[in-house]
Amino acid sequence: MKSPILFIALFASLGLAQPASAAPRPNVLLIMVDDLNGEVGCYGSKSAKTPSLDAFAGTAVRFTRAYCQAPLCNPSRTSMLTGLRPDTVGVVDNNTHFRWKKADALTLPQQFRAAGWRAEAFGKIFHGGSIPVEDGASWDRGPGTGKPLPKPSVPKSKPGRQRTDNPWDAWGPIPGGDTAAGDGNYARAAVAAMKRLKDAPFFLAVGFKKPHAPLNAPEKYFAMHSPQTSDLPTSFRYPDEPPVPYLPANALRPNFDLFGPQRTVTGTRDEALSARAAYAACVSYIDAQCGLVLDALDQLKLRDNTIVVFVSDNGFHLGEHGLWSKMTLLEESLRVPLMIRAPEIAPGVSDRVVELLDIYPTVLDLAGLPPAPHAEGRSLAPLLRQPDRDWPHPAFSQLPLQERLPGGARITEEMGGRSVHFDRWHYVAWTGGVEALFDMKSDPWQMQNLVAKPEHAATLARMRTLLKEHAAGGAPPKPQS
Ligand SMILES: [Ca+2]
Repeated sequence: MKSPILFIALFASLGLAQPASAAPRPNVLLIMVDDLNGEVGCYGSKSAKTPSLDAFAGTAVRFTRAYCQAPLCNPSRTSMLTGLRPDTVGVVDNNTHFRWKKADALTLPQQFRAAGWRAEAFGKIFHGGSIPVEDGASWDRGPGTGKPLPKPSVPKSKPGRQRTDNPWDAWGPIPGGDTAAGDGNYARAAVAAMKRLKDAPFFLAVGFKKPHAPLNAPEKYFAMHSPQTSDLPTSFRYPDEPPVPYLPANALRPNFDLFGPQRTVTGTRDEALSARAAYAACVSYIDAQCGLVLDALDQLKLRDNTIVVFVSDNGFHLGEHGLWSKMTLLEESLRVPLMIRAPEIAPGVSDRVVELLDIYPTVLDLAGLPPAPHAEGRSLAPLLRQPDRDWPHPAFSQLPLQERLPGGARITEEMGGRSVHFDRWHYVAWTGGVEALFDMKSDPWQMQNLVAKPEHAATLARMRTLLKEHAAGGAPPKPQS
């Protein structure tokens, strides 16, 4: 048997977190949701019915301005879980496995495994699309464990019941109870895992696939929501209305998932309201599954020794500016719910700008593990302890060219670009030179582009510099073809 010193030397040589000696080893519960925007009760939604998440928010620190690094599943999840920006890890689309680009990447669950935690995953944690980004190295038990690395292949659209020829452009109830869809099963598997692992430190990840399109959920959640006009956002436009005049054309890319893909198919007003209600139904479905998992923590008396991170990988448009789905550089697509509960951290709300990239160093920090030298985010632990403290850090996001999206949709170079949030400002630079500057305090719906306003010239210059220094040239890298 190798000596402990040899083990520590081995961990150090690999850049892995070393096991803490006598420190308490809290569990980690990571709850990942797919394409969830701010349509949650505790985030101010009037139409959401999310009692479990609202109750959880009262026990956690809720971040109101957390931004994903890319508004798309794989690049966002890869960045969050490797601690690297999409540019650094080289994953900017849904068709690239991060190990093809960076074989020695160290994921967050890998760090915990190396330090003696048991790491298990249920549902969608890394990207699970046409090229499943499963990672056996990350888990003791989970997707990809014991399987070879997937090889590149050409994704195919799936046939099925749908509103148009876009496979994701569909919604409606499905017969049966919670376990009629995968997420109900993932929640129950996670609860069973918690019972099995309650005596050992665990890193448990449960990933729910809703409210990602198609917007299907068990019928009882559809019965909770009906189409309505009373909750329409200020910037809402029906699918049959002309493009909004206040945003650059680059921002108004064709719709994906819903009412798309190329604006040749537009929906009716009733369909738009129906799709919004379907999204709310999927969110209520997820809320109930989160409630199951969080209640199990309490029943097993694990709450006081478990770090809980609740997060979505990207946001989602529900008709704001006439846009649907993700893959824009606008607020609804980039901003995500993020709530963190940790032992000895008081509940609160933080309005500071943070990145999903920060989750990696934060969780290591909260668990008492040494910082990972490669991680590009910063620990949010000081902000968790004092949610209103100064936090003068920008959040960067990028949307590169996407050639191979389902349903024949694509993001052209002109629709892509980069953005930075800093303080009250959001600046977007689309590839090709079109820009927008928004004051998120006075104009949360992003209906006033301030780029041409002389009184904001100094702010614009500052934001341009921030983004230019960050991006070193401004053009996002092209994905692998
Ligand atoms: Ca997603």
